Amino acid sequence: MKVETITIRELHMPLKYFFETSFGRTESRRVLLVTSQCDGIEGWGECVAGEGPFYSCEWIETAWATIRDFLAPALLGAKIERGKDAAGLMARVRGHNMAKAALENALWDAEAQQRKQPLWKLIGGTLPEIACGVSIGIQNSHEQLLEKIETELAAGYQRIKVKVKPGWDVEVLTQIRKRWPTILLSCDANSAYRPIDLDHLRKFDDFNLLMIEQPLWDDDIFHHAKLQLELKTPICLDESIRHARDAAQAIELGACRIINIKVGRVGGFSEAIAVHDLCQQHGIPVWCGGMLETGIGRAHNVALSTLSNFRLPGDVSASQRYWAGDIVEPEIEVSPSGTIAVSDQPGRGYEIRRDLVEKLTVRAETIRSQRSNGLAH
Ligand code: OSB
Ligand code: MG
Repeated sequence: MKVETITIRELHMPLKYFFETSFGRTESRRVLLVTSQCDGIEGWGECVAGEGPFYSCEWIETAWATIRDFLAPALLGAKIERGKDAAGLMARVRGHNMAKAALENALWDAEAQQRKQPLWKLIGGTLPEIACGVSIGIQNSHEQLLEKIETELAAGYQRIKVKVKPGWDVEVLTQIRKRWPTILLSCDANSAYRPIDLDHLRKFDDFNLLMIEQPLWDDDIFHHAKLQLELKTPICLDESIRHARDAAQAIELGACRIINIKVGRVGGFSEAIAVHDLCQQHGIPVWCGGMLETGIGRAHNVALSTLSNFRLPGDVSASQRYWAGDIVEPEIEVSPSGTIAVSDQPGRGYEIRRDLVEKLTVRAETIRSQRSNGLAH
């Protein structure tokens, strides 16, 4: 394949309901989509960077500028045999994993279409259906949270994860366990605690949690290793794992017993597969995280979740939990037993609703050839 043009687009999409984590509340998404054109085939990727640099240092404006000025020019005109070749071509740029992932994944999407193969098979997936959980944000009241959990359990989701932070944690977990003593339950702190909170964090051990996700700093492995020694509850790392080397370090130091893989956070499918394989070799189960994606990112998450070590329910849930109307067709749907069946269609398996994409687009830019930025071949 020869990448002829790359288009970046920003869509504004209000969430049906706000989503709140320990770092803040999101009411509406600014979605960055990437389209690659090669040999008459259009590959689509979604950049999962947020509206501000709060989950990680990336946000939509850094991703937009980095794709436009450095990453897209590194790919344009290059001969690319496979989607995974994109990673090497972009390696000169340090970091910016979410920006890189959007491009690399668009090329995997294109490659799958070109080979007339489902994307999930192309990446080496084997599971015909994936297990789904939900991530439920911080609410205005405990009643509201319990109501939401009730709805999601009735919909069939196999695991409930609640966001926690100081002041919204032990009491919340107590109430949930009182009502549902045996459901698969986990929590995600998005780095809201510090080692000095150890005595408080020990209380989490009373709730038979599947895991506690990312309790400490977003860039930390060492202190998580010390914390894991003190807790019965397995620690799961999300933010701290930027690539397979981080995963290797975390596993060897005992900083976690579970890893959440987000394809955007690690820079694309090739690194996500590397993290997956490493965890599999070390007996560490993984699951697929979410970043409030539209159907494009969601479709890629479905594909990723078919790799064999995705042994725990992921945060890959139905489009309709987030969007009044998703930009793919069919929308991502979850069965009453909390699973998503993969499609045998070539490519991502979900069509783009172009008319809706156009309608929601607030800016677009097409990058056609090398810009003078020192990245010319
Ligand atoms: O930490 O998993 C997280 C959303 C935004 C930023 C970080 C996280 C999340 C979620 C949402 O938990 C998961 C989803 O997309 O359903
Ligand atoms: Mg998380």
